[in-house]
Amino acid sequence: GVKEDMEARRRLVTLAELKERAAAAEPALDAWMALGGPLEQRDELKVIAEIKRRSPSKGDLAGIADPASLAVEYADGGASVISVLTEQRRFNGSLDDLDAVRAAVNIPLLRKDFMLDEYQIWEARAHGADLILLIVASLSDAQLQEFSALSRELGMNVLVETHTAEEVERAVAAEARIIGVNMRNLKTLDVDRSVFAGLAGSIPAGALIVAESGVRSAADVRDYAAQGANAILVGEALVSDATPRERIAEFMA
Ligand code: IGP
Repeated sequence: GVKEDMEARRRLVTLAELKERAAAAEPALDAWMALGGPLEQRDELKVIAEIKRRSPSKGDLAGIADPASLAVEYADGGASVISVLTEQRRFNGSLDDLDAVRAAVNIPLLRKDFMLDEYQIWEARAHGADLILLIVASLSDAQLQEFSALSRELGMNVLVETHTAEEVERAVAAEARIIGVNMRNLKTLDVDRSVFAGLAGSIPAGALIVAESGVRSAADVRDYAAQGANAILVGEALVSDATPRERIAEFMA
């Protein structure tokens, strides 16, 4: 799985080489501010638009021939951050996709993957990511702390993903500033939109709250905003839309 794929890359590019590439990369953009920043400064709901070729629940999504042009559409449509799925086996993504998107747009990028090792954090920065995903369910508290600290040292922000009350507690204890509530249960792949309201209330007001997965309509977006979301993360509904630019504008209206 993810670990084996990473080990294969590590045999081609050593950590020392990655560190050199990270040092040579443009400094990370500020995803925290792009998503609204401190409480006093927040205004309208922000959109994190995702580039996802395939999903384990739906299979291949509308063929993304060119992630770079899709990214330009997203940015023109008003997305604040672009998420690029880099996981290979289940999502058919790659670091090449991240590179292509990095070369095409100037807004913060999220490297969306299952981060299990500090090597992947260096890799994210070396390939121009500004924000990384850490999934509470798949990490120990020590890993959460360690990976968050390393990301901050590299100038990146962290989106800490939760799905249960216990995971929100762990995210808050780790002092996460950007907390995602994933409506999709990663084990069953079922989407339950009612998960959001139950968890949003236990996230401190200072943190930014991102509603993730299963956003299909402007009505979904309004519900999440009314329940305290500062941003939404949308993949499938945008990737499979003929006019993603208009769709983002509709979500933000
Ligand atoms: C996007 P959707 O339903 O709009 O395509 O979902 C995003 O939330 C989803 O891709 C996601 C994900 C993840 C993928 C959320 N957390 C963790 C891989 C790993």
